[in-house]
Amino acid sequence: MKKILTLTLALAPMLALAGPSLGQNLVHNGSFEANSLIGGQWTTYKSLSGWTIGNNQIELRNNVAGSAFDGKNFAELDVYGNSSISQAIATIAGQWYELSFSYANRADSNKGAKSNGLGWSFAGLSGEVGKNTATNWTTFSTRFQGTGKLETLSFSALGTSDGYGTSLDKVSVNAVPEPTSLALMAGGLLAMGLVSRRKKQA
Ligand SMILES: [Ca+2]
Ligand SMILES: [Ca+2]
Repeated sequence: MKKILTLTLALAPMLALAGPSLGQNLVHNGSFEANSLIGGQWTTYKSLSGWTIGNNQIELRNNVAGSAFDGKNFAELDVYGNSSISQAIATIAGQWYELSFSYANRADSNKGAKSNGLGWSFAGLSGEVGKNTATNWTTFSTRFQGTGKLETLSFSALGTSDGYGTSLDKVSVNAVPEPTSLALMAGGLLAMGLVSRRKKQA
């Protein structure tokens, strides 16, 4: 038991430190703050730092038809019709990552749920969110392993192409500890607790 405990405690910090720095957002301009907008302003863009923009541009807003989930700006992808954004992100094979983003629907839209929705895809995963009329920000997150290749993170507007759609903010991809090292560290902490309890009892 003592040997296993010593090994676990010795390995835990090494596992935690291995790989890329954890907690660093790999998405460039993921919160759409690179452009300065004053409160109450909205603008459409054909290009945006970090992102490749689809044919129908992207709309950034600062306190117009909702407010940002993070910082001042947020994005909408149904601009002059359904559009899309994407960016390539290098991943390390086997490294665990968490993709996270927040989305909300417009309170000033009378187009109904069929107008809303965002599709996302990254590293072989994909999904759809926001196909409703909920106007509160909701955060979606999922974990996956890197492939060692450049992977394209993309978002696209779903629903009727009518200028009203689902907003997007705080997009992030972070390296996270692999689940087994988390379990190992938790095991190490538990073992430390048991040892200190035994010491107290003795
Ligand atoms: Ca933001
Ligand atoms: Ca729409």
